[in-house]
Amino acid sequence: MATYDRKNRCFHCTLTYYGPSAGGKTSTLLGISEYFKAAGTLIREVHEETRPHVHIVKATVPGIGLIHGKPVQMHLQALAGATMYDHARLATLKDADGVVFVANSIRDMLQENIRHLQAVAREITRQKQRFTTFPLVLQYNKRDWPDALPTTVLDKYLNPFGWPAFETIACRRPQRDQPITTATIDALNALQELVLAKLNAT
Ligand SMILES: Nc1nc2c(ncn2[C@@H]2O[C@H](COP(=O)(O)OP(=O)(O)OP(=O)(O)O)[C@@H](O)[C@H]2O)c(=O)[nH]1
Ligand SMILES: [Mg+2]
Repeated sequence: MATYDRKNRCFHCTLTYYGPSAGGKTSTLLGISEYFKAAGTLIREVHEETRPHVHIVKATVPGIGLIHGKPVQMHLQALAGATMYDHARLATLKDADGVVFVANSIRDMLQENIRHLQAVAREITRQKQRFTTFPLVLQYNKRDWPDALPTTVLDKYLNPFGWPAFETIACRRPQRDQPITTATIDALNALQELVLAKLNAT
């Protein structure tokens, strides 16, 4: 949940990267962290934090806009490592202002993607928020995989509300002259626009 930091006169927002195990969440955060580091604007690079029974990968980048005239720090987080416990994964949604759903494009992973997206919907609804208006963007990751499903199929099963969707190859580090590699940055920016619009409207 967005909080105001009186000392530093800025807001803090949390964006959660969520999706099936080994889908590319950590790779995405590593790439984003390197990208901002190269630009000299990274606030905190990728590190792991431990909450009870849960390791979370985190990084902090500057926001692309203001909330009520104040700058924003965007705290990106994803559960670290594969886990068989969905409740641990769901814990990363508790304080999220928005979600990047990192789908694995590999054909055999379609059901897992659907199962995890349904879990997000249930959790957001349980938090008494409307899922249809909750800030969410999709990363269709592993687009380099030989049997990656067509995006039309992924859209059909994973994008019922027309969220912004981006084709990504998260294991390739973002480079400005290769658009597919910077699509993780595009996804992050698109999510920020949704989050900032929502928070500025309240
Ligand atoms: N070919 C390919 N491999 C990828 C891509 N993204 C990630 N990988 C690889 O997939 C594996 C899992 O990626 P991670 O980033 O660790 O995935 P994760 O979602 O953080 O996984 P967990 O933390 O275990 O849930 C790693 O070996 C990555 O290098 C991609 O777009 N294409
Ligand atoms: Mg990971």
